[in-house]
Amino acid sequence: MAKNTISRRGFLRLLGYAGIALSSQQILSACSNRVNQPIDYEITGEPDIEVRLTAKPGTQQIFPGNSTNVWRYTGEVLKGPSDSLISLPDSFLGPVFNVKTGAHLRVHFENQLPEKSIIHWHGLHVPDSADGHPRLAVENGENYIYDFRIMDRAGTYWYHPHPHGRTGPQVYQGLAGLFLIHDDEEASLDLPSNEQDVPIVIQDRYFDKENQLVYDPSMMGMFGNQILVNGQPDYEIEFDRTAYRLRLMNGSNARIYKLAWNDGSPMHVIGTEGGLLEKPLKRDTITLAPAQRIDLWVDFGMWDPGSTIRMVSLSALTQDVEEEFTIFSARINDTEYSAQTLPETFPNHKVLSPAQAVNADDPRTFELEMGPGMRWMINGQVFDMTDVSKNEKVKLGDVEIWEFINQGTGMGGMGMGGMLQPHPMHIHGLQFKILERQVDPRNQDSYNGLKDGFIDEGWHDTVLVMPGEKVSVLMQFEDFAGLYIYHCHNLEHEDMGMMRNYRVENS
Ligand SMILES: [Cu+2]
Repeated sequence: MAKNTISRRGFLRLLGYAGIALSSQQILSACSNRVNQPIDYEITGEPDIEVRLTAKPGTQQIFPGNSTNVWRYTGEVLKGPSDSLISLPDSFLGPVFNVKTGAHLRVHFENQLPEKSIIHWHGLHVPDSADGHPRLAVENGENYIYDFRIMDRAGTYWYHPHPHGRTGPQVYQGLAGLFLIHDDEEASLDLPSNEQDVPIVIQDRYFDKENQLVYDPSMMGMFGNQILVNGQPDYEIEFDRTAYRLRLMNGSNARIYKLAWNDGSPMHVIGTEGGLLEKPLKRDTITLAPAQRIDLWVDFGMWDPGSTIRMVSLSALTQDVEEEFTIFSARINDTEYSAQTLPETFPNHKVLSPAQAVNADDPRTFELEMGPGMRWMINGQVFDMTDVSKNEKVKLGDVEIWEFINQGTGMGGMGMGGMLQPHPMHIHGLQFKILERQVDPRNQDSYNGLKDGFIDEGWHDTVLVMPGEKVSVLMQFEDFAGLYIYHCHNLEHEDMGMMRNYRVENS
């Protein structure tokens, strides 16, 4: 039963639009020129790809013995290439979307959960009607139709629920999936693909003796004692002695990882949340906060045939992790070495400079604090479904600098004596550049433990703001006016209200 007034109204508006439908070839070529020549984002005609995504309770055999009760997305391709959705084997995670830039996608989301839900396409630049704002959440038995064009570059994006107050428990129960976008430029680079393109979704969970998920968060968020990769414990993968692309995603509710190879081998980072970097970066550790993604290029030929290496998370003062733990094990097959070359540079779609910002001299500031009532707040305010304060209205087309301040200095906060915690800040509907980090000398310890692993280059939709830090980001509000949100992606902080609307207004 299709029932959603907002999506229906949006759909009618789109049907009424008198634009000329582009052929998919025209769309693809227009997209690659996005910088200089914005594409017409209006959706006309029938979709290239149409899928049904249902959220419902189910079970999954995660450990020997009892199966685990989970909530999961199941998918079905109604129109378009059958590999538009790919299931991860033996996993409660949702199907992996596999789409190309320029495609017109329609998703029928059916909510068969015993509560409200809505899907957010994390990292995607979509109209606000397709962004999964909590106001759009639908009840059990209802559905929501998303209709949008894929405008983003190739990269590792994802999707998850976004109903207000219940995002943490819904994601924790299993509702999340990867959303991979491909484009012609990426295809021309000869990067590892198909079997050599490996998703690694990292999550921590807490299970009871009956193998059931326990959700019992603190003010710091929900932390588990069991690492799952792609929904499985003690994850092991076999690699041939050649190059692979590993798409690492932190799908945890609250945990920050300090990733490294257990033998100290360097890691080659090729991409972030918004796609490929300008050039690969070499790092000993990678700090991966909730919702962040990192693409690695790994030459498994550098290890001996038959050996096993482990990706670990090293100890860090943050979140009181004292010992390193294993994320997954990689077994190196006894195969002939097939050398591959890591490209020296990647195409860079767009340049955004702080000089373009309309508020370069006076950035918007957002104080991240524990406020009255022991709630996490932004500028002394918690989430309200429709409220947009003066500081939260921006103009379509503008370039702006936003500054997230996690120093306990805001009016709504409890001062330096109050609690400071890391906050991975996420802005919906766009990708931003990270401009600058400034840390208060009094809070340098936890920052120092993670700073070497920050990947601040490239495009991001989530930035970790450590205790004592002030982080400024640069973005442009392109194409779509409407109501979007920004929030802490520690999902328990978000559910507590550490989320606000921002409105893009027609200028
Ligand atoms: Cu937070």
